[in-house]
Amino acid sequence: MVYVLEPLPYAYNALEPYFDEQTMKLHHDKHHQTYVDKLNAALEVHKDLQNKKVEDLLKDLNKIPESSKTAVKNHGGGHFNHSFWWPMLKKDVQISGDIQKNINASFGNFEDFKKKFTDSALGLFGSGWTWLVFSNGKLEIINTPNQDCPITLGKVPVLGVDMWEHSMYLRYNNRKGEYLGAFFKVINWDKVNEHLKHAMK
Ligand code: MN3
Repeated sequence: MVYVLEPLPYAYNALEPYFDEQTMKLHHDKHHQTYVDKLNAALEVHKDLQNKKVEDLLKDLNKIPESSKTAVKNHGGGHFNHSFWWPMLKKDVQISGDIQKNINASFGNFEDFKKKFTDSALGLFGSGWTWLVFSNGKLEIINTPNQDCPITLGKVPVLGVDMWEHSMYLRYNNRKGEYLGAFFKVINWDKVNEHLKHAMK
């Protein structure tokens, strides 16, 4: 099996004016494609691993031969994280259901959660992601560097934000706070609820 890039599940301009068309096109067609291509290249010599789902590769990186471990962590992580990212974005979806209840239970209220998540993302040094994960029966906010994936840490992601410059720079330059404000306008809470339901199983 060869890993493939799924098409974006909506038009490149679907998230305007929050996330711009050009960024979405470059981010999906170039950046994500590169992670897929490099993951495939890394596994060319390990045919046995090509049958595994990318999350299974990331769950236990110690099972990956040393020569390919870093490539799988970086490019497999990049593939997983971006495959998680696209369907998690949609305009005009109101928060509801279990994710709303669990956020209120864990963080007091939505505004406090939003502030804590935003502060965590703004505190991330260099490139990486900020995540809301489900771990040991509760929600938790974590940062991961580069394309490191929460799955490798034994945590299930329910929401994440890409804090690489390629995700924001064309429209927001270095104004990460504005980018994060826009991100909160395009969260597909229905998808986040699906992830939470899966995590709580
Ligand atoms: Mn990215």
